[in-house]
Amino acid sequence: MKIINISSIALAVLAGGFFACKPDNAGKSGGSELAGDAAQKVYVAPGKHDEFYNIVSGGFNGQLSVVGLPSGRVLRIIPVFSQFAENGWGYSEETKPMLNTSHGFVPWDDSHHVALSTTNGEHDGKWAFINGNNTPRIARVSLSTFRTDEIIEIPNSGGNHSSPFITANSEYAVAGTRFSVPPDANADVSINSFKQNFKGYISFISIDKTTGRMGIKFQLKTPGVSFDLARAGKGKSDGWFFFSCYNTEQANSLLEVNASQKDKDFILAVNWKKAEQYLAQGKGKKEAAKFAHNVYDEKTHSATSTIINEVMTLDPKECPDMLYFMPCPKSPHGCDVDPTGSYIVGSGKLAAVIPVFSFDKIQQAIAAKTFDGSFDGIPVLKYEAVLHGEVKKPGLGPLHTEFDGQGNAITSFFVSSELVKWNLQSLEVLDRVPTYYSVGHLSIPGGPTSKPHGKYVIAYNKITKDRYLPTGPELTQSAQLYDISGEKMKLLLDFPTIGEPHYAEAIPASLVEKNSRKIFKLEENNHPYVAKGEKEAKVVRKGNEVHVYMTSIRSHFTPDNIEGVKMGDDVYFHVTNLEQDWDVPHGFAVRGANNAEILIMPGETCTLKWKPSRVGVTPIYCTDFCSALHQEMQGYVRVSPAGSKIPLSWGTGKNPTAEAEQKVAKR
Ligand code: RUQ
Ligand code: CUA
Repeated sequence: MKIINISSIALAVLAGGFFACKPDNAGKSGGSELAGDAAQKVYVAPGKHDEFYNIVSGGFNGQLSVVGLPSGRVLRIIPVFSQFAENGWGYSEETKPMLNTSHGFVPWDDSHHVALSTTNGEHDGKWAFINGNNTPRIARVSLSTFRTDEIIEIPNSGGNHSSPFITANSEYAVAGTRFSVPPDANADVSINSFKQNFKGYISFISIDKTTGRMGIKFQLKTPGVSFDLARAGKGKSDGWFFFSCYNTEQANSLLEVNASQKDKDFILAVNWKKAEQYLAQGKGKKEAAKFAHNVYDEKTHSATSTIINEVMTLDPKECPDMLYFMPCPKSPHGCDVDPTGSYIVGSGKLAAVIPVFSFDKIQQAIAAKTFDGSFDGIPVLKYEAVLHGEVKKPGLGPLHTEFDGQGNAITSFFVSSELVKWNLQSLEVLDRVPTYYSVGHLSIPGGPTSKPHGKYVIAYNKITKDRYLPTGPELTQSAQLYDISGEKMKLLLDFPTIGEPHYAEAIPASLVEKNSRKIFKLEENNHPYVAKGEKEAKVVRKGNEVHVYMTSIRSHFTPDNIEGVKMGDDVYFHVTNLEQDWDVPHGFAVRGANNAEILIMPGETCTLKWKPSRVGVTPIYCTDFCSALHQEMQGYVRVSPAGSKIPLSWGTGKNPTAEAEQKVAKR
């Protein structure tokens, strides 16, 4: 292995950790760290509710999962950036536009980080935000319907990793690009012109206070580095944002070597209130860009996708005193701000210490111009001048830090596979517990807010190995729950997760459950193809489109017999679920549909498009066990050859063909 210019610790890390197949502590049971009363502490009796909602990213599955804590029970999967066969997300005509992008329909993405909305720095239980990494996007999920309400694409970006971190009053969610890229408007440049042409764009996505509606307010055109993670300031540092950056070497090939050259990379401090002032002064420039903005409407039960063609940008060269770099050891990953907003914790993946920066000192250094030169025109603050201190010998491979609200921080260590608790003031290590194995993110309920709820820390692990029954080469992903109410952290529970869990947040159930939606009101249904009762059910032909205005109620469809469909037709089944009762969805499936099935909530209308592939009679049925007579909830569609004279006819509980034939005879 040829690695140039990497410190011995980094070498140890690389040799012993990143490339190792089996972590050192694999095979140990973890029994010794298990709390004696663990079973009692995680037991949620049948019929009882969990104390916390854990909103967990699914990583490469592009979804969110909702887990109850402390039980670890999976309550729901919320599809966001990926089609989901369980409820037809991204398959139904209504939801397809949600997955539209400037690249066209993208049915699968990778998502990492959850951000729950806050008011005055505290959880308000309204929305969850999550990033799409590969095709850069941010989504907003309603914590009332547990559905994705909005997705906005981020132009001038590649690998939307540093996202979607949120300001204390949810004014903005940010999107920092992991890959610096040439601007979309002038993108055909040589890769070797990286240093001249590539920029690290940071987008500020505004969030409407009442509707949650997002918009790209502005983008900062910063030097070409890789933004990794971020956190907003809060309390005294509200108005600032902090972004960890790596590849300050500005390499465009073999980054594992070329981007690990420097002893220190940076954390970028952004004064976003100042950026707003520059914007108000007209310093912004509109630049050509292309991105999709997709919105789901709860009343029409349909999504629309709009393509937008320009974006507002701010060039730091014309906006002094807005950005500052702080040196941070060795490829920083996590960048976390404590509940008071006083301390910024950087976690260098290859560093031997955890640097903790002081917001007060940052302000003093800026005022006194205590700079250590500049990087691409942006002042670099002197490391020692802004440092509160370093946590010494914390562990190997620090990734992320959360806060317990008692003045302590807990940091995850991938390489040494542990959680380490340390004091924010004294920087003293207080406790460490192993994770099984190789923890990535961690979460304390309310950990990123001004008022952590504390009580637990959850480790989201990258490697499972021997912890569960084997299931072939692919093993379940896993999380671990620890009690942090005492001085020592105590392992309580292992639980499997869906997909690869990256970041997650946990929020007290009391902030969410009271707002949970039970039904959609039928009288508010504005879907263009709604049938609000069986009397409104009908079938309408428009050229070769056949629109079925269908209703479902326990336990039949209206109509359930349809004739007069012909080969070459596109048949749209618009199914309205007439139920107005909680937890009574109906499903709908038609033989040969090469799309999916749909699942329709009470009061909602959903559409399945079907192109018949052969002449004959095709069954339709309900796919959700809705009543004792669910198995009777079925019907038929007759498909005749193109050019056939069979008239369009339909009905439930009668013979549609006979009626139609009578009508034809009467004419
Ligand atoms: S990053 S470990 Cu997106 Cu740390 Cu997940
Ligand atoms: Cu409706 Cu089963």
